[in-house]
Amino acid sequence: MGNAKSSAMSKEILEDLKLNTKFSENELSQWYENFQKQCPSGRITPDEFKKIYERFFPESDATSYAQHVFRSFDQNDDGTLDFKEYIIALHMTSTGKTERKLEWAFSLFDVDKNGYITKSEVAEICQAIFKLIPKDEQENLPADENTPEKRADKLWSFFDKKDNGEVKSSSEPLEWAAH
Ligand SMILES: [Ca+2]
Ligand SMILES: [Ca+2]
Repeated sequence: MGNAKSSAMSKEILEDLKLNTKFSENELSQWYENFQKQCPSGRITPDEFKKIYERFFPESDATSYAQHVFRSFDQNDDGTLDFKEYIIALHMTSTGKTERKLEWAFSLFDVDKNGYITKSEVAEICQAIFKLIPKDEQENLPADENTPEKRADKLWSFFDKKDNGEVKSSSEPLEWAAH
């Protein structure tokens, strides 16, 4: 009871992750080992997370997108990602089922976490996504989505909106947007 070495993943977390992701026990152990090496504290800070994104997007400004993605994966709102949140994040963005990806995309766009997406939230995320696109590629975008504003308008027009102009549940345009 409670005497597991700090270097081993707890059985509880392992079982939970096996149930909720497609990763095998071996894969999860491997991820855990890597996670411990890169992150001895056991928690990823927003700054570390940003650095991971900067490696993936060396030509562009990933700062605000990384912040939004971090927020959407910090399920318990404590300002860090633990191993479980990190694995769920990995799973969601790589091998997750469509409905799980939609859930994630919804939380990405729901900036204030109130359960609704508003047009200004769509605009904010579109701004962040746009900054990921290198400058020379921005020039080659189709005329109807070559600015963050146009992208936000286009995405917003896809949503099945309620009378108050808010989007409640996950809907397909989110999948398009999250790619
Ligand atoms: Ca957390
Ligand atoms: Ca909201």
